Amino acid sequence: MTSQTLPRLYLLTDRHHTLQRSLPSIVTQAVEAGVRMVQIREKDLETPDLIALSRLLMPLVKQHQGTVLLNDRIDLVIALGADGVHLRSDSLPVSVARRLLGPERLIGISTHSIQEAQIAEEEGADFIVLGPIFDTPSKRPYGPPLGVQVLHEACRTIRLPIFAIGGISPTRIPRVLSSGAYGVAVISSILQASSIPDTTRELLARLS
Ligand code: TZP
Repeated sequence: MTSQTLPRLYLLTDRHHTLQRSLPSIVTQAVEAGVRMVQIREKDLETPDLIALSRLLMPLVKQHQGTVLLNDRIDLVIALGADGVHLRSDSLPVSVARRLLGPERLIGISTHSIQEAQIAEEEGADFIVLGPIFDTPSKRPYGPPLGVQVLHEACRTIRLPIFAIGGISPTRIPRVLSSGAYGVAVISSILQASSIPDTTRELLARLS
């Protein structure tokens, strides 16, 4: 998959924020409604449990020809045959990830400033997630959100696809798209939706 054919909606998992619903059930509903890119992001799971969960979730996405990235764990991307890795700021550098994963696997990276996004581009990431753009509870301890102006500036100076993250709801999509974002990355919009299929379809409709 080249970065030109990346889906525009990127779902990140967090089993602590599902309103007590199981991740397999949520991911099933999301992919049936059209999600085609999922990051397994269960940062507090021990390796055996992460492997077990990934083995449950990956086929659900692959059944719909979707793309699965694993958060940070390059070793498990290789071991489990995932489509790529999603790096965090404390992960191995992009250049090392590329050497380990080769040219075909996807490398996405979380960035929190224009400068970090520029470095990620120079080092050879396939796409960038930038945020938090809007207020979102889990990121409040790290300071105020970046806002759409920073997103706009990043999209003006960086050629890679940029996914806006942080407080993304369907109604905010027009604003992030008009700032130049390629797409959006979401957690609670889908994981906490009262109707996962309806919200997924609304997000996708506003992204098309
Ligand atoms: N990185 C920046 S904001 C954020 C992450 C992982 C959280 C996004 O969660 P939500 O629920 O979509 O606002």
